[in-house]
Amino acid sequence: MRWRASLEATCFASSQLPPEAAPEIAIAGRSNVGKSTLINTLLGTRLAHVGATPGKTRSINFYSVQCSVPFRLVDLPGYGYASRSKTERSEWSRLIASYVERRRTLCLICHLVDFRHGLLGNDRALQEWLGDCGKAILVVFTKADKIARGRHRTMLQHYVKEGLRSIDVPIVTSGENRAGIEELQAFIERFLSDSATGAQGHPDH
Ligand SMILES: Nc1nc2c(ncn2[C@@H]2O[C@H](COP(=O)(O)OP(=O)(O)O)[C@@H](O)[C@H]2O)c(=O)[nH]1
Ligand SMILES: [Mg+2]
Repeated sequence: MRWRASLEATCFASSQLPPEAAPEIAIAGRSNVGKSTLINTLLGTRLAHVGATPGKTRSINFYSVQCSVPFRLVDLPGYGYASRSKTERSEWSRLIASYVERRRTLCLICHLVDFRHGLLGNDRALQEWLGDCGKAILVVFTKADKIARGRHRTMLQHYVKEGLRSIDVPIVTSGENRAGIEELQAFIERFLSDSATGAQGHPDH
């Protein structure tokens, strides 16, 4: 089933968050990792702003998605953009923290990681924090088109062996050639329908 989506809310402060309603799946990752591109590719739209300047998205954006189980896809601001000011960084973490720690309808966080680099220091810090909050994480690799197809399997195995938190085998995607996009859509629909019927999740890797 083709997904249909619209932008539901843009929030710069926790007071602006929409009331809890549909289940939410958030997209998190470093600035420039490809969050907006992945959202546009998943939704078949250009709703999310793809930036030439990293660290531009400072708001949390909620997209209302119609598919087999309606849900909200949530675009979180990126982290790890060094030239941002201290005040801005602390505002960023306050907003994200209050959303992630308190939101009861947040059921999954897709953690985007550049397939060329694997998990860097701040990616590991994010994983640890999300794990401590008891949130389910699915690692989604981006920019797979930058790596020769023949090396994908070995690289994926290498990253898994190095250690990462993901409720299932990470999905390797590209916004450039749509690799892994249908697989991710199918995973999300299955995850939502399993959650709705109270089925058990997969064990951690
Ligand atoms: N080759 C390639 N470039 C990508 C891909 N995804 C994003 N990009 C590029 O990476 C840059 C940052 O993308 P963006 O989606 O704005 O990242 P965000 O900051 O995480 O939202 C842009 O120049 C994109 O065109 C991808 O899958 N393949
Ligand atoms: Mg973005």
